[in-house]
Amino acid sequence: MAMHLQNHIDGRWVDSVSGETFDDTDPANGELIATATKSTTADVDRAVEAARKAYDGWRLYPAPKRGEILFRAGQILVERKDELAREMTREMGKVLAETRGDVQEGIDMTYYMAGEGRRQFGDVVPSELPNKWAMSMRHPVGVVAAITPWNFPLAIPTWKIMPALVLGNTIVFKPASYIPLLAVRLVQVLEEAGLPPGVLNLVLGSGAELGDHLVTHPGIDLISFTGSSDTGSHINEIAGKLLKRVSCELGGKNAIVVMDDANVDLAVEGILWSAFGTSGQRCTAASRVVADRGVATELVDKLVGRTKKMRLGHGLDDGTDIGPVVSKAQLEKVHSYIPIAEKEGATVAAGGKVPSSGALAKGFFHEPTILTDVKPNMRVAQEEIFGPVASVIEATNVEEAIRVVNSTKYGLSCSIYTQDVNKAFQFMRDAECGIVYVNAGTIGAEIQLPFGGMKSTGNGHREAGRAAMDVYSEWKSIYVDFSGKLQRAQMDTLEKTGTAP
Ligand code: UN1
Repeated sequence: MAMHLQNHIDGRWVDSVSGETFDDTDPANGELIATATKSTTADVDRAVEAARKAYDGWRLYPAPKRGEILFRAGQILVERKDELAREMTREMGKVLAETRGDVQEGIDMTYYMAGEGRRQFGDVVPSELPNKWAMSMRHPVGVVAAITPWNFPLAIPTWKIMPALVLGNTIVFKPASYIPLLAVRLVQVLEEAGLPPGVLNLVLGSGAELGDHLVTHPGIDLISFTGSSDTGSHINEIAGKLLKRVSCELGGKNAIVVMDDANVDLAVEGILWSAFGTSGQRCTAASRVVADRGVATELVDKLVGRTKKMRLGHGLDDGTDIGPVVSKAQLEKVHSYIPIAEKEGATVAAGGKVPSSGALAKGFFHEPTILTDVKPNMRVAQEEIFGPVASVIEATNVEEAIRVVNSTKYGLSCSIYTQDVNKAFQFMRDAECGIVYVNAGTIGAEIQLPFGGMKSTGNGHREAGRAAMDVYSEWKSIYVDFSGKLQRAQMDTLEKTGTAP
């Protein structure tokens, strides 16, 4: 029997005030996994109210103790890794090895941020005046709206929730409506780890219906969003007007450059993994390959050969290389790019089809696709497709390759395959991307470094690593004058204070 999933508000599992539900289904075969409560703006109000009420208590709870709760949550995630990965594969389609990786990334982030319970360093610096103390410390932002996507159902929520919690913020968590089960699982883990009621509230439902209300709610101080650049821009607009803090992690049009001195077989492995892992539904996915002319024919031949051998199937089946995309709408969007590409002069060198018979026809499958004869300004080379489609563009040297890499509005991840250290360093310096790889694909960022991108990939913030701490806290500079008299910074001389040497 299908499960029923509820909101979590003020420590209680509750249905939406509307009493309505939506279906949570397996994108590989349409099977019903669960029904989920369909929230309304009134449920958002209740969640925000609970988070506000819990804020002072949580803010004043010692940070090392907050860290201990996260540490326990990390341990529970370790124990449940397999179970969570299997549920995730059913819920959003990516293959088991990848959903295990997703849970692992969540564990890594949880442990990393648990450690911040005893760090959260500020500065203690000398004052320019005698008998005066100067230091800075972090202060929580308040109530955070964590709005998360479906492609990393566990990892991405932990990037937002764990730093927010350890810094003393409370949260309203609104996950994408395709993955209510994994969101419930994460909240259960934190609840079992000892998180007090109201600190983390979960609202299930549609972003289109709840998003604006949540973002503009006077009780929300910070919006942390991962998703499309269009939605990110809209959130910035409506929240910026209210001077709310906004951190956005948005689209990508990531490229892998292969120079003629590269180890081509290694590059092929990196391209297949980065272009087709998670069925291309990563913001870090490689959707462009920039091939040096000297190596283009060999590279394309090898890529096409390997792509044609990749097996579509249910992500829980052993032999599957690529699972379905998440939904019908997503499948239609991905597939719509094939005629767009052909019309602009590109060639479908591998894949390009939606399987229409057998078991695959029951799910949202798209063949892994390689497009050749692509020019840098074509739509398939500029727009984020978010599916298993990679476009090969040719370039004559490393300078041209870098220009192509930088020629989109996005700037998340990029990579170069070369044995030439000079070209590698030139690329590392000139690529306009937040994440750069050398001799590795564009996916697989580790949580201890900043994650995010330049240009329209974001709005200047970074998730993960130490950088995440800056999103979920405000800096507070504190001066303590223990001289017992008026001292005027920038004006009083040491002669006047009587402390000149
Ligand atoms: C995303 O697709 O939004 O670097 C995140 C990676 C993963 C995270 C991807 N660690 O591919």
